[in-house]
Amino acid sequence: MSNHKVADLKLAEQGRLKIEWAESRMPVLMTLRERARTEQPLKGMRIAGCLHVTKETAVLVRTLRAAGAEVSWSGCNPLSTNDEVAAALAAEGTSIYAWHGLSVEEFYWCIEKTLEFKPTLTLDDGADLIFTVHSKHPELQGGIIGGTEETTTGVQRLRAMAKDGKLKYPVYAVNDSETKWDFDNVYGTGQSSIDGIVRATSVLLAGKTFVVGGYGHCGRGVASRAAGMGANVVCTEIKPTAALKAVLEGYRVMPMDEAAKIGDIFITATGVRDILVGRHFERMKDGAIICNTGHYDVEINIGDLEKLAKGKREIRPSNEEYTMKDGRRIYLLAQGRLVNLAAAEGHPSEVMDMSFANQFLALCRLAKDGKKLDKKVYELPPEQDQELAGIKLRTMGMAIDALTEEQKKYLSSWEEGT
Ligand code: RBV
Repeated sequence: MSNHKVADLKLAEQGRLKIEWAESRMPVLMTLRERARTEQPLKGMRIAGCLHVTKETAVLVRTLRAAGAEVSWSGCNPLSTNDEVAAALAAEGTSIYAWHGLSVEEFYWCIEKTLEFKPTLTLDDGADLIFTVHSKHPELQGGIIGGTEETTTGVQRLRAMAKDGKLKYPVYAVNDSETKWDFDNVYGTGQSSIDGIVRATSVLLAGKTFVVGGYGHCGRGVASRAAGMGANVVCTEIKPTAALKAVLEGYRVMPMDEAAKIGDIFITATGVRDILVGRHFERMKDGAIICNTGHYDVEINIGDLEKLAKGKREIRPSNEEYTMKDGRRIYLLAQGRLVNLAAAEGHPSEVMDMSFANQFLALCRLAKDGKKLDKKVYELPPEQDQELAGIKLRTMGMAIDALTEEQKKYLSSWEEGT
């Protein structure tokens, strides 16, 4: 039995079934696992991970262990741990400190526990683990070869650290790989956010005015899926090119001050704080539903909402009804935390397959050559994207064409014109 603190070990069997289901949908990672069983690319590595404890993450953890690594894990959000999966991982010998609904102090306690075995590699989703190493554990930095980062918000934080000369070891920005952010952030966030909203509310999306704050990769995915369900999509932006993309996709664009008056459902996907604040809540219609799919719970200013409300109650799981002083009701989902992970199960396995294959290969690269890297944020090589997408297509039973010699020559010459 491992070192662990989880909600209830008796849930392990249900967790195992969930993981088995995910494994059946993650052929790329499973292919890499089979290869790694013999090659043992992570032999001798101690990996501390801080990433949502989901069935997909469990497939990654099993793969890291099959590749020879010792692993110690915590969740990267107080509401995203699946207790059944956590129990299954603990029961099969993974050190894991994670349960659903932990407090902020417990959150950092869990991270601290994963550092006890003095990791050689770190894996983050949101940079909380690496930040803890940097701010509280300088003594561990020398032993750490490198780290990886899963998400946009974390990469942003790490680039800021590197710019200030504060980053103490190299990090791969897994998020920035084409096979991650053009798929996970778009189709993963798109489907799982709708899934979270529907599980928490069970409302009809058709005919609703659906306001998406931020038209980046995540906002684009959510907008397209909401439109596909028949909602009228409105986007808010601060970046002209992003706003223009939303307009040409067929959505209305306006400032949040205007959108606040007409929206039925609001979702923030910006990575920035204070997207929905007091003056927006004051304008919203009775019955408005608000939620967030960005990494941190700062996009909806819940303090403002609390101040304006005269009362609140949980009307359904992951759904709190706030009654305003004038009697209007506003429904906050998942306490303003990532609605896709807190009210549903996170992104579907098929898309996490590629994200986590990138994670796995990034860690293998660090284990092999990390000592030669500078203390910078690195991107993974684009050839890795082509390799992973190629495996994915093959496992989906699809083939593609290849350039002929004449075509290659044509592409590399500058002399041929009209
Ligand atoms: N994410 N993981 C899952 N099912 O395990 N779902 C979403 C899962 C990750 C996703 O890669 C995104 O970058 C990050 O969560 C945001 O915290």
